[in-house]
Amino acid sequence: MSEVVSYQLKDNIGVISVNNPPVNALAQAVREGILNAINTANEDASEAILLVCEGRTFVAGADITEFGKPPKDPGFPLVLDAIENASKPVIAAIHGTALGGGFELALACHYRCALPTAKVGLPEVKLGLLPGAGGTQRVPRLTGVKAALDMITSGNPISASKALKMTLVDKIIEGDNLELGGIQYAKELIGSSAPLKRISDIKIDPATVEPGFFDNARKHLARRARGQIAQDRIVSCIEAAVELPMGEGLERERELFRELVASPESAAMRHIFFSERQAAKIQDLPKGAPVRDIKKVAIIGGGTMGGGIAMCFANVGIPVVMLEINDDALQRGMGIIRKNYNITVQKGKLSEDKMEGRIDTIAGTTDYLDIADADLVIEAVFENLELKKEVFGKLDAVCKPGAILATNTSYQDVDAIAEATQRPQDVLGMHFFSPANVMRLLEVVRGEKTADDVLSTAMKIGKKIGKVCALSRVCYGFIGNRMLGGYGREAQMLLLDGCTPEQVDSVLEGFGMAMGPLAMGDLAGLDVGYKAREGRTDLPDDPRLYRMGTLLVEMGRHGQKTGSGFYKYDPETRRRESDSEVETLIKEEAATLGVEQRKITDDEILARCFYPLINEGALILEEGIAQRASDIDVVYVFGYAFPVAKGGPMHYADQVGLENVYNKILEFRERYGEQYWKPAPLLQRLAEEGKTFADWDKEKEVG
Ligand code: 3H9
Repeated sequence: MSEVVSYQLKDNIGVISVNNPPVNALAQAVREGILNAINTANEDASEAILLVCEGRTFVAGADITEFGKPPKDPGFPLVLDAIENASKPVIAAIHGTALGGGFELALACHYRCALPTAKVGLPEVKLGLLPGAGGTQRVPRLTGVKAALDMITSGNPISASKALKMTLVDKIIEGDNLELGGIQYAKELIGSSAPLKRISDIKIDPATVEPGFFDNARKHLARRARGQIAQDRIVSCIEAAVELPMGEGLERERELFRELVASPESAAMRHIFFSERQAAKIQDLPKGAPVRDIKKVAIIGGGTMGGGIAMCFANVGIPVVMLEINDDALQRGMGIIRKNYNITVQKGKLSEDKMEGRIDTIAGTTDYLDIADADLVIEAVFENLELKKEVFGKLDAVCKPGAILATNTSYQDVDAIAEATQRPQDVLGMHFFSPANVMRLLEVVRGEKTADDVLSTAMKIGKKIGKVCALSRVCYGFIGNRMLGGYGREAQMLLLDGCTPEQVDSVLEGFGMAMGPLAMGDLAGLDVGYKAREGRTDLPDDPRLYRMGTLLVEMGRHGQKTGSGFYKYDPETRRRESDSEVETLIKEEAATLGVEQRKITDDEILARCFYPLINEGALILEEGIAQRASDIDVVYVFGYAFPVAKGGPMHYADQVGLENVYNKILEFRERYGEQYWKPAPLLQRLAEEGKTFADWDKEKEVG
């Protein structure tokens, strides 16, 4: 049929087999191959047609790399029409993940069978899209409107058994020979003269939909997915499935799909999809480089961070030993872990049994000798270089040769920590983000002497525990926290210049940040930044710098934990409220410092907060701290809740135009001085050449 699709008559069953590694995406050759095979099968002696895939999965969707490029024939709808209108039963046999266009392909078939391990889903919303090949029309016809809306707006795949219950799948094939099981099933269908079940023929009774259902869904989704338009368009499509005949519903779906493909939100989310996978690749290490075996992990420190990290490993069944300085601290740590798991159980996301199983995977100790046989040790003690060096000295003395020794430090010098051992090649940073069992980012920090296999192992184990890994070289704060400096600084400077905390935060929240920087400071504790600043000698001698944060801490307003910070907090609901006392204080301080307050536009707030971050990102790239601009985006989306629909700070800068960013920084330099506003040479160069950070990534990757 084509290089990626074969067709063979096996007894009386025509078997179409797709083989387009790695995930059988629906590229042009696949579409063409399937169409030709259906046409052949329509004419030959087959009595039913089985559609199977080779390799690790059924079709995992449209080929995302084709979006935004001129369409190539045959279009996917034509292929689906040919399948649904075939003269004999077409059966999809699913293994791995039938996702997006892959699941839509299966839905166009008359029957669907699946291995018990298979999953099906419509994850398009995670790419800022909607299922554009009938998913929004066929799923509600099969499972009802509410279940369809939940499935398509969440984008989460479901298991084969759940799909069976929802009638999205007709049969589970036991055993592991799907093709054989599928042929058997096809023969049963022929034997029982099963009809050609076309989902398009089903009509949804509008009376099954409660009045106001769609309006309520729109409102609810607008709150849940701020700044993303796909959810709204999905509701419109499902509404069309209820109100319009199939053909018109499909047209509506296609029209809205086209709108979304062309949207900047979807471009940003597709950028993040590929960037996430790219970030796991280390430029100077080949794919499949050797790795060390990790069968047992030790965590030093059972605080919030250590406990969260221990949970990550327990969740995937890797035994963990958690070390604390005494029994009390250990019990406290184990108690926090139990409490965290209990929350998941209460939400119905974990059974009691599984919780106990996971807790049993975590052993506690106060004796370093108990971690001697660990393959990976992650230190998560207090942020103090001397303390960390002392811990690494002890680890060096007790740990077996070849054990990987990682520090979870957020700021300290990984090379200095490595030098506290006789084996710096085994040392690296594994920087988790709080809460470690929830946040997806893991910054893997490469020390001067870190061995290649140590790095590859950290990347691999990171993926295994469900993290998105990004590589950083050593510098103060690594990629994420180093860039954050200017963001927090400007948020506070804006107060002296005339903004209220509410104004700054609401502009950034309107942009899509989960929480504005000042509210975030209150949540994390203003005393944390205060203490960190105390030890720093590199900060400019400027009384305006972090002025408000410092004053608030000195007044005992440490943030949410003391009931007040930049805001005051309702003791019951913990909701933030503006505080006139803070607003007066800001005005007084501005007067004392001679800062003339003025009205500041939302655009200036965005630029003042984000452009230092982008500028620092450019420096980080030039210094080789980050491998790619897209890695920086991954760090911000997965570690700092930067809105995925904006694609990360560097992608956002590309969208704004680097020339515009650069010119604005020059304007701010003029107005606020060079000590804070000094354009990075790389930003200047790219802006002058009319290039983007994405161009820079491409050049580096090719070079
Ligand atoms: C869609 O279908 C729209 C339709 O409704 C309408 C059409 C008209 N295309 O993730 P992995 C690459 S939208 C192109 O590391 P895993 C990926 O970049 C689509 N490439 O493997 C990577 O490349 P590399 C809806 C794709 O085993 C390699 O495959 N579907 C695609 O951890 C391996 O990927 C989705 O959103 C693609 N569709 O996970 C599903 N998918 O090696 C997206 C993957 O060069 N895919 N690649 O870095 C996934 O969720 C996961 O890849 C999957 C496998 C679960 C399938």
